[in-house]
Amino acid sequence: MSGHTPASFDCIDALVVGAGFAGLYLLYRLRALGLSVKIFEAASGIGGTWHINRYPGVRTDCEAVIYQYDLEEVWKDWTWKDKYPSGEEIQAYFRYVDHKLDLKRDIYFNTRVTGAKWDEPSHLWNVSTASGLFVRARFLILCTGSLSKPLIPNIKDLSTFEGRCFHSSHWPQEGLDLTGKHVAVIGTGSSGIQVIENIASQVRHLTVFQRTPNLALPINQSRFDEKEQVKMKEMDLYNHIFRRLPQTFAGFLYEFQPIPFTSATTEAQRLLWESQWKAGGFHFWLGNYPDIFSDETVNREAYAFWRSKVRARIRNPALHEKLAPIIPPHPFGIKQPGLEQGYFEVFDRENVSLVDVKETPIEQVTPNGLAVRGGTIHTFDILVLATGFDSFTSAIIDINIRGCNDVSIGKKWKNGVFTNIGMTTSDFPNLFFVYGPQAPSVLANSTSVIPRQSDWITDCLKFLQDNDYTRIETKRDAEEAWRYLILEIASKRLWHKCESSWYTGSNLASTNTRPVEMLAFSGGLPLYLEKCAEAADNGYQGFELS
Ligand code: NA7
Repeated sequence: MSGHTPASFDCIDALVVGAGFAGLYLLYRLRALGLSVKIFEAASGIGGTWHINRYPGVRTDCEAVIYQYDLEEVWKDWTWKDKYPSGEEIQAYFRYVDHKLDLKRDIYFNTRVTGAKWDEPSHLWNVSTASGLFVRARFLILCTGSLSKPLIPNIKDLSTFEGRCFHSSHWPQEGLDLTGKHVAVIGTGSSGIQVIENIASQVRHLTVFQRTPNLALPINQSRFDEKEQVKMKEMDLYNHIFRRLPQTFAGFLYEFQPIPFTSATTEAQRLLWESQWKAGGFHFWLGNYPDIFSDETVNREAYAFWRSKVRARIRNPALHEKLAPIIPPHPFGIKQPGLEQGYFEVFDRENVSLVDVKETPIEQVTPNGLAVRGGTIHTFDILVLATGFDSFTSAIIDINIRGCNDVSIGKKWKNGVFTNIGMTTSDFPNLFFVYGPQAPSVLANSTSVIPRQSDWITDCLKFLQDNDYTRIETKRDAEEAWRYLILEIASKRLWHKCESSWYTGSNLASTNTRPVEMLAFSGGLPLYLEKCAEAADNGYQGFELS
């Protein structure tokens, strides 16, 4: 490997696609290895999802202290403002990271990768972009995000709407004055609830089109005291925190209960849930009894607790069944709950109405609104599609990636998504993904997983470099075994009890790009990391090296 950055793009060691949390970390790690590395980024700035998502109320679901790089040169002088930082604060954090690590000099913005073709004789990827830039790279590492391609619903006559219409992730970057406006939001996932609770008091009227109630949890937001952060650093707690994260199932600072719900006394169950509710965030989800994910009866108990808490906050009894129904729409926690602050109270406002699209399905868009079954037309000036994302595979498939014998990655995954533990897929040598399909646990915090996946890739490239290998390709039986393990682990939980979820791709009813199946490792971060270590420790036996 050359070990230097060439002046021209003749040939580099590694091309990273995407300048989000993962891509930036990899740039830092691979540079330190002495490789020539560049990032191509389709957007105009760093931060990935945080650069793109600008809707009102955009905020993390994880506490600031774990939503950052575990690099001492970065965290030691950085101070957070909020316990759960806003999109704006995260953008400021990324600017600071860039300043500290001097990243931008190797990043090409507004450079969308459109094609990548493997060249067997040279063991190189030939990568082309929409802007005409072309590069040959030994390794291609996709950090394109698991939720980056918007899912635009297939609603009749959507293009005929005469007002403004955009996906939540394409909120106008220059901002939008909503004063006096009639606004509609379709979708009540994490993005939808953040938009809804933030704009309800600004708009003249808000119509929310809900398909599935969000079993959202209170965030319990607060300021993150500066003195407390200084003290934590003095006490060396940050190092303990970063070392602790991969020891927990979900990469958070709390863990599932050590005993099942059925072994706890009624008093212990109730007191635990009350304290978790008060703590806020994901405590009631990821700190709960482990059997809520596998035993539907236990899950119903947790749901009943959630429902009683939520109903107590909604004044209009007619809304109870809509927002917190007696029969759960799906088991609690098998879909990521949103984190809210005042979401349920919004629906008691006079300027807010809720349309249940399961009861009255959307039939078509009209020039000034939406017609639902039964003939009612809801009119508005602005339509926000908070309808989610085509998860995991689509951002990768959208790049026309062609591996050995010109096989395309979309075709390869059409009947099942195969990847090996090391984030590569057979027929596609020297191709890696971070936080891509089938790699991390869905229950794991991405900022706990991404650095560990990136370290695996960095170590792998070092191994190849040290041993004069120029090609690595996963073995077919290894990727089949890995996929089987993912599906087997998933089958023991209640994931299949959900009609529509981006964990499995069941939310993509209309796109038909791949089978509906669990696409992420749900066996917990410690087991995932153990498997990663095994894959490397045994001399990369699941891979062909040459
Ligand atoms: P999500 O969580 O996938 O939510 C999408 C929402 O849009 C969800 O409520 C969907 O209902 C709804 N939806 C999708 N299509 C339609 C149509 N055609 N009609 C009505 N409603 C529809 O995406 P988010 O952006 O909110 O959050 C993604 C992740 O980002 C989140 O998990 C966090 O990790 C951050 P459904 O529930 O499918 O019935």
